[in-house]
Amino acid sequence: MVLELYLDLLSQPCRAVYIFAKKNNIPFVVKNIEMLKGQHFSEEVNKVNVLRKVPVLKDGDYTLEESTAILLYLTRKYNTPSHWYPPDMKKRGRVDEYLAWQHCTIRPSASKILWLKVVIPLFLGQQTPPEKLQDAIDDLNGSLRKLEDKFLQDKPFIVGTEISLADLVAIVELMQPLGAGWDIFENHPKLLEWRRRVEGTVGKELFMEAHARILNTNELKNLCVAAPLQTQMKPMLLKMLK
Ligand SMILES: N[C@@H](CCC(=O)N[C@@H](CS)C(=O)NCC(=O)O)C(=O)O
Repeated sequence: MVLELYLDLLSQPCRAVYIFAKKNNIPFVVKNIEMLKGQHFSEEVNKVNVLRKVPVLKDGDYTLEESTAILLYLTRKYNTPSHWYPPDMKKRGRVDEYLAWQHCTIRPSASKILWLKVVIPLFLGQQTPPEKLQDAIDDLNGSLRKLEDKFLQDKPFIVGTEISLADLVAIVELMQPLGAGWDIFENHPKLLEWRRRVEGTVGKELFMEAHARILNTNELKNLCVAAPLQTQMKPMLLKMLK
């Protein structure tokens, strides 16, 4: 039975899983989930995503949630090239260190900016006050400095000379559809160079295919949210604005 991946490519962790599976020629089918239609809350999908999120992997009657766990499962099941998750204990430790760190630093700060800048206007039809946005930007900049100084340093990739899961997960997280005049990499030339290396190693075509929706500004301008989802999310979004 072919592996199924439940994905919405608007989502960063979904893009990491998609790029990894494709780059490594892993046979899979995509079960396309449209989060903005609330499909990740449907009864059918909830049979596999008990946590109500995407991505999800379904391998026969085995289901797995959480992108980090999915990526690691794929490296083991398909014995992918060792640079993705090096067997050397110290290098593997670096990948683990980054994956653990980013989930409570880069990911929440970058996602918060996305929510304030894009999701709130889309769901509530109102702009976020600039000071709220500035706090989130300051948080992200603090994390980006740590990414540069502690993790990347002057190496081509986080672990050294070869790409690993840490680089892939990091870059997709920083590719956010924040609209005109916004580029997370703008004041970080070292990170921009690194992003280009990651893109080049993954393959520009695959990288762009995975990011096609979030880079399509016309589509982004015309995104529609299903009314029940809008109602469901409203209280939480209003709370973010307080
Ligand atoms: N820690 C999870 C995060 C997954 C996640 O937050 N997915 C988001 C899309 S980026 C989602 O499904 N959001 C739907 C919701 O929260 O309603 C992972 O890495 O897989």
